[in-house]
Amino acid sequence: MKLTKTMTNLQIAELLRAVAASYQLKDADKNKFRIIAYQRAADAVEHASSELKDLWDEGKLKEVPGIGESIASHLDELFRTGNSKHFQAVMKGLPPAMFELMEVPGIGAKTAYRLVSELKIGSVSELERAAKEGKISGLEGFGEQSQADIAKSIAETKGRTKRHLLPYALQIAEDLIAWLKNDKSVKKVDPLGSLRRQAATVGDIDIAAASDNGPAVLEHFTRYPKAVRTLEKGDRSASLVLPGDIQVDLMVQPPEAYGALLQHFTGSKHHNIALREYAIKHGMSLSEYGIKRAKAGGIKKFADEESFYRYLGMEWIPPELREDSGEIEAALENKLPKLVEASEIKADLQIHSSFDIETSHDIGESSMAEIVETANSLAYEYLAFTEHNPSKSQHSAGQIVELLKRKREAIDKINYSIVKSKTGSVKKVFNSLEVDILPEGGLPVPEEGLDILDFALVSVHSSFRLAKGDMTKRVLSGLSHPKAKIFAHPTARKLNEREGIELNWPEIFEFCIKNRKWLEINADPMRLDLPDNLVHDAVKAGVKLTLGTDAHHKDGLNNMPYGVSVARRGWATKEDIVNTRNLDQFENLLGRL
Ligand code: DGT
Ligand code: CA
Ligand code: CA
Ligand code: ZN
Repeated sequence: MKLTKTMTNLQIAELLRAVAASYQLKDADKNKFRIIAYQRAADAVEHASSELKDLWDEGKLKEVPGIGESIASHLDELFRTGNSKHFQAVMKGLPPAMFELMEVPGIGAKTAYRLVSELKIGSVSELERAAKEGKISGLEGFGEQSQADIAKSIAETKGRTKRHLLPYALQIAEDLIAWLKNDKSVKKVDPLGSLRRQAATVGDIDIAAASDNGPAVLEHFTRYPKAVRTLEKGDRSASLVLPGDIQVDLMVQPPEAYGALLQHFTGSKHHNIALREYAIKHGMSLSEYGIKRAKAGGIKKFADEESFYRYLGMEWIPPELREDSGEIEAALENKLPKLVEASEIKADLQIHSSFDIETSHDIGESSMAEIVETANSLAYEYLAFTEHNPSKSQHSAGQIVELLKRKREAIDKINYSIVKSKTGSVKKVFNSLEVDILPEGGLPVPEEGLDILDFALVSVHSSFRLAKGDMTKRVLSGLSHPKAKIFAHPTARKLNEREGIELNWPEIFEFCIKNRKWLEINADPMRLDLPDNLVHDAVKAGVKLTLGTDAHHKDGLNNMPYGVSVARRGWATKEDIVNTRNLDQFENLLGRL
């Protein structure tokens, strides 16, 4: 792995994962905490909404949650000198190819090391060939199944180009928009494309500017200090490349024609195609400059989008809905939904605190009290603490119940102090838990433990590759428990990393409606799960949804707006989202458990 001063967040995350893997191979027992620290730092870097190098420039490296003192000092050396003696020393002696193989989902450090050292595999494409030729199944401890899994993972990874997570693209766009506003000839600036539509991932960044002096704006744009190079520059548009190979397109038009520009380049492509077909049928043609009538000459300009859509005989369509999934028909009939808004969210229903119940998966970094404070700053009325269940392999049933009793006491204390102090907006915290659904559909918490909970989230964290029928049975079995109220991050996808599991969605929806279970929209930018298209299906079917950030740090609660965007893209209104209800209404719904 080549270390440089200008490594992007993705490259640094890869580097930190390589260091963690090296520790794992060299002496896993001794380095247990280091391994966790490096993996956590890698996730934090990948999630960060600013370039690490910029944060380092501003002296803010240590403020990134998940990056501790020692990793920060090594990163400091990296940004200063372009190298890190420590990282190099840890990775020394290990074949670099193994780090490339580890990018294939499901291949961990040990597997990668064995594939490289025993089969002399030097790259992912060589691994693919070895799987095809049946060479992997012969390796000790591997079989036909693991060989097939590897081949499938590679095939999935290949068709995928890395797209940027929404907050990352948003941060870059915001910086650029601020830069554009420095130019006095710029009257208005807005994001366009997938960014304005709030899609889960963004390919390139598109921006619109209104100005009477296009060439001056484009000239200013190409002088953006962070630009690596200018791809092209014309009279009305220009494109830049930013660090990390990110492309930004800027389109400029005079203010009186700005509405058509916004509409045209917001897309999506499918929305525009459908809109164009509708226009043609009604004797009009659309472009980024305005609308032409077949019979009359000249082009009608629009200063804003509202007047553009109105001219076509329909309501203005919120950008999140512009995917050609029925929005044009609805807009023509004035039947667009009133989409849920961030200000309507009254609770966060998935939060992991640092309260230690010796969980099966990662625990949070902030205390319950710190989290309540953040929830107060967000004006929430209630929230749920949903740590992972205590690990089943490490505890007896009795010990699990003991741990859950301790947590119950902690929650009771917090509720007592909330009631007594009457200061913040939070009136109650719920004693919940994120419970694994085991591969056979069982829950790893004894009845007596589940009894203590107000309600549980259930979710899939292992055996992602079950066939659709088996997976559906597994999930419905886990969700059947009376305490299981929410099916969390239902597809278990991780953007850019892992495809979702296969489920029979109509069956899941039907079960949820019949048994009053809710599906989560997980607002973690790496998940955004349920995905927007399935949210739309769920909403159409009448399933109720919950929003949760899956925060593992108090700052994670601030990710809620990304979940709201998914809900909006899925046509959800306030009614469809359970945690828009106030505390009384929510407790009522829970009471019918
Ligand atoms: P992305 O960048 O892959 O996340 O997706 P978008 O939707 O931002 O797509 P992009 O950047 O290719 O184009 C922005 C929007 O502009 C797209 O949604 C549709 C619209 N559009 C209209 N005419 C054209 C055209 O001639 N070329 C492209 N590329 N886009 C066009
Ligand atoms: Ca784009
Ligand atoms: Ca573009
Ligand atoms: Zn989870």
